[in-house]
Amino acid sequence: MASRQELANAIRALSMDAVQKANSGHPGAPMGMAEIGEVLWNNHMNHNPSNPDWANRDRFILSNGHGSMLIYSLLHLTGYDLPMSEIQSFRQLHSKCAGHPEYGYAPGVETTTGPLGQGISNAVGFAMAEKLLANQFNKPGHDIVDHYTYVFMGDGCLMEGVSHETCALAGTWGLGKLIAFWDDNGISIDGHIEGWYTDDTAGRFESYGWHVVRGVDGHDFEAIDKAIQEAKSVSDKPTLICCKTIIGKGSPNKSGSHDCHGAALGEEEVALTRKELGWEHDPFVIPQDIYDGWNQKDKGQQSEAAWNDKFAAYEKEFPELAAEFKRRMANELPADWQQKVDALIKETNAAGDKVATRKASQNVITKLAETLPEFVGGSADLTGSNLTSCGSFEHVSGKKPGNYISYGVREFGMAAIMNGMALHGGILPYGGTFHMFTDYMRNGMRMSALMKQRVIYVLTHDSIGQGEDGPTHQPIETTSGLRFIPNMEVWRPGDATETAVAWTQAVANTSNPTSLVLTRQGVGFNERTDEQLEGIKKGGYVLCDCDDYKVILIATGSELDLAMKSCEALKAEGIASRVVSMPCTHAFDRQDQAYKDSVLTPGVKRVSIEAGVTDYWTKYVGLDGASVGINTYGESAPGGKLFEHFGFTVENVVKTVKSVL
Ligand SMILES: Cc1ncc(C[n+]2csc(CCOP(=O)(O)OP(=O)(O)O)c2C)c(N)n1
Ligand SMILES: [Mg+2]
Repeated sequence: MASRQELANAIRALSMDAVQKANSGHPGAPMGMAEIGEVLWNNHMNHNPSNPDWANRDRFILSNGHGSMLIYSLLHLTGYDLPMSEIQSFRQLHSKCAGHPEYGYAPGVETTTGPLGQGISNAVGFAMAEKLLANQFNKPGHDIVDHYTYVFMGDGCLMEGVSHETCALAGTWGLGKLIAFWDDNGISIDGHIEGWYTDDTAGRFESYGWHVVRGVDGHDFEAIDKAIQEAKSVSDKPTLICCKTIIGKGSPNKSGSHDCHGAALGEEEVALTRKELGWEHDPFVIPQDIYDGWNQKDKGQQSEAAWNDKFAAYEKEFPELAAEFKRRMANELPADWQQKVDALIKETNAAGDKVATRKASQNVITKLAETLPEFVGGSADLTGSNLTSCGSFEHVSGKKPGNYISYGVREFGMAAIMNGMALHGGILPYGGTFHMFTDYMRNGMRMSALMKQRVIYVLTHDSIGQGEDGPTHQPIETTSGLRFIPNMEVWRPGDATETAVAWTQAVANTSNPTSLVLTRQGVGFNERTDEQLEGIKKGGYVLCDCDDYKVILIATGSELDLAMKSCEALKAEGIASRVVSMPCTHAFDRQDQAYKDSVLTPGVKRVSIEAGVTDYWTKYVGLDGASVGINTYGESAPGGKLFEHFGFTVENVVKTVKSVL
């Protein structure tokens, strides 16, 4: 039987050999965390390599994603469908073993990591999801939602600001099933960290309300095991286990130095490391006794089977809840979803409310919350401004669970947490902030898009219409900036009905995040025909038409009203125009050419109107069209005055139209 040390050394060998073969990658972290990996995965992780989707598995997140060979080694060795051929093609095109762990590539990778600080923050989201679902579904004697979330992270994750945002909130929530391991190796890319990282990390986490296990020797199997047991015994606080480790342990000349952080060790050093470890096997050769020591397939099957029995008993007593749990974990919408949506849109179209689109959004949230128990709403401390809550929500407070989250002033943390919740499954997260602060959370939004997660961003106060707070609070380039993120659906609805369609499209789109860009100020209302209601879903459609139009006005959001008024004014001057509303350019772009041509008639001059930068619109108006927009920062003044000041007036639109005809 292989010894534990040999099991851990298998991680070292696979990691250094794969990085050597690719001549690219990060051997230091996997070699430094090999013992911690062995203890956690062999003694504690409750998972089933044959079914990576088992709903109640423990989640494992490698927040220091550069150490990707660590997770690939663990998945391969414990029996996931990740054959050696994939490890041999580490970092090559089409390999499941991508440079950093990518969600959807290798089975068992729960989230994409690499942008430091976000993995731990996703993990907080996973643990929050577990807590909220347990609150919704568990019954006395039936703990069907009951799993841990384990995270490995390095110094880099801890330096990143987002880890401060999310770990603080994790402490406040008392996430007892979140257990994080700090790879305390004193090294980051620039070298020994004492010149730039001197935080009292243990003290910091204690101040957040975490349980901290200090000073664990990260190469001592017994000590690591004891620390994990201690962590599990604390059920009302997350735990940080501080593991002193040596980066690249096993490499005689490069361990303990940043030299092994992110480069192959080199053939010679690899050979010396083999000697040092007493690892006599060729690259990518793992002896059977070592595979046997790692194999978790039988244990995993048994664990899942035991849970299946538990679930069957639950199902017998609570058939409706059990069905609901299955539906939600499968990301399916309720059976009456379409019927509810159709009714909601019809009602909104009939009601004709002239309200700010943020208010229209709240009206939709209020309705959808009745239909979608998976909704977990929230805001980064702007609930009353974003209008993201409604009467039926139970607000989370401290350790008390619910389904509405005050994230505090932590936009980036909110995005990363929502990604974790969406990835966990069973929850549909949405969160609000001022549109301007999109930039604070932008990489989290990009990660939602990269991982194709249904996360809904409610971005209010969307332009100079924001008004008196001035240019720091007035997004100019932000909406178009979001449009450039692949997979990110961006909706800027123009009135209550478009807002209802935008929201319902966002919910129905289970494989994309959506940004809802909404006004602070009141907007008008346009009643629509059934055909126009369908048109909204297509992202762009004809709202107002006439014979023989000479120009097409394309508008979004609050500028739809201006387009309609300008159309009237142009008519008075004998210029026939068509108004196209374009709440979602992405949806419009997906339509077939015939539809697009039926809306944006080829050969007819076009003018776009949007209170944002104009470059994006060139693609629709062409070089012979024009755009009414704003390419400077805003100013402090009432919103209405600013629209006038920056040329969002009927006169200016008419003038612009004349300039292209
Ligand atoms: C947000 C972000 N910034 C920068 C990087 C580039 N980077 C990758 S690893 C690393 C150093 C991380 O240090 P540590 O977490 O201590 O890793 P170790 O060297 O100990 O493995 C940096 C700066 C990154 N991946 N993500
Ligand atoms: Mg480090």
